[in-house]
Amino acid sequence: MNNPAILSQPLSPTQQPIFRNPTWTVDTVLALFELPFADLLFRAQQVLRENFDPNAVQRSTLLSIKTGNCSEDCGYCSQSKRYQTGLETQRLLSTEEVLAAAKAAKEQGAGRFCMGAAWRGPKEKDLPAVMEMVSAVKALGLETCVTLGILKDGQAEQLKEAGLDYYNHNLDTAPEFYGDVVTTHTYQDRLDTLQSVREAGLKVCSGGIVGMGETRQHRAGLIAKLANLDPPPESVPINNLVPIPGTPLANSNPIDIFEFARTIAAARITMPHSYVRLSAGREQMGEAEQALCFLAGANSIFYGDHLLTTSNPQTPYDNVLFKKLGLYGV
Ligand code: SAM
Ligand code: DTB
Ligand code: SF4
Repeated sequence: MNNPAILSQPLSPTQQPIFRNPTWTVDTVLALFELPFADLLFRAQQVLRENFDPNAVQRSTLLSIKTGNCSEDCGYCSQSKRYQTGLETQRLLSTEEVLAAAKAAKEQGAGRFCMGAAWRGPKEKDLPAVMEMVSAVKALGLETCVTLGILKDGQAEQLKEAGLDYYNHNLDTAPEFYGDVVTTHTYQDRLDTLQSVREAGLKVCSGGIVGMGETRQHRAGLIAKLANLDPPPESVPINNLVPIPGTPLANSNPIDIFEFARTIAAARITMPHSYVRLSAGREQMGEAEQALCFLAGANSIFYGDHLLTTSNPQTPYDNVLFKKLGLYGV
């Protein structure tokens, strides 16, 4: 679909009023997706360069602090108790275990440490232990992020008190496709948690997954929803589905790399001040495919051998790739 309002813009996007504080509609985001590939990537590079050092890449290391046995039915997830994925479950780690992993991440150069729990949301009794982890990791001089699921009133404030910087909670896909992927909670539940995170003064990390059988319109719908959050998330992880045997999405058709790069470029152009993270699925990509994603405006990665339950490129390989591309980690 061609949208003349966007396509007729001269090639200096952030100087144009429409790109300043635009309200993105699904159609205007779709118009970006439908640009010729080089035009789209050129615009994305321009927006990146107008707002960031284009060769600096933010690095976050992930740790699963509570693994598996989750009540929810997210169709992509290895950690739902509803699917036979062969995952070894793990109760909440101790602060000492978390601190050891955070110290190692810091030594490798990570700037942020993200702790993920396979919960629908944290129970009141779980929160003190997580708060202790956050304070301890923060004291190492790392930025802190947690992803714990849906938050109840007051929980975001408690996490903020403990020194938390970011809360990750993904919208994951367009509102109209969400029910095809998850039935145990709603899109509105996710929006409500994002709102309570903002109101508590935390920074927001929110993105999604592509390659779940969604259409381009759904991908544009996800990007429009994220870009219209007010303000948009500071961090936007774009995950490429890692197919997990035993889950309903195990046999999803892999997404074309150009369509994946287009999704990254659309995120970059619509959220000019956000870090856009090339997230899960990097291990399944070659170096050239990752380089394409950086050209499309990604300026953040998950760094370290593990995501939550699946693997990520080994640190030495990432260091070599950064060297080849002249990128440096921050
Ligand atoms: N339970 C919390 C929640 O659902 O928000 C936090 C953990 S959950 C695993 C965090 C995010 O990881 C999901 O929202 C999804 O975007 C991503 N994710 C999970 N499994 C994935 C997979 N197989 N491939 C790509 N991304 C995945
Ligand atoms: C995000 O958007 N991706 C990360 C993090 N936030 C929590 C998780 C990716 C998980 C990939 C599949 C796994 O390792 O279980
Ligand atoms: Fe549970 Fe989160 Fe996995 Fe959904 S994505 S099953 S809520 S761990």
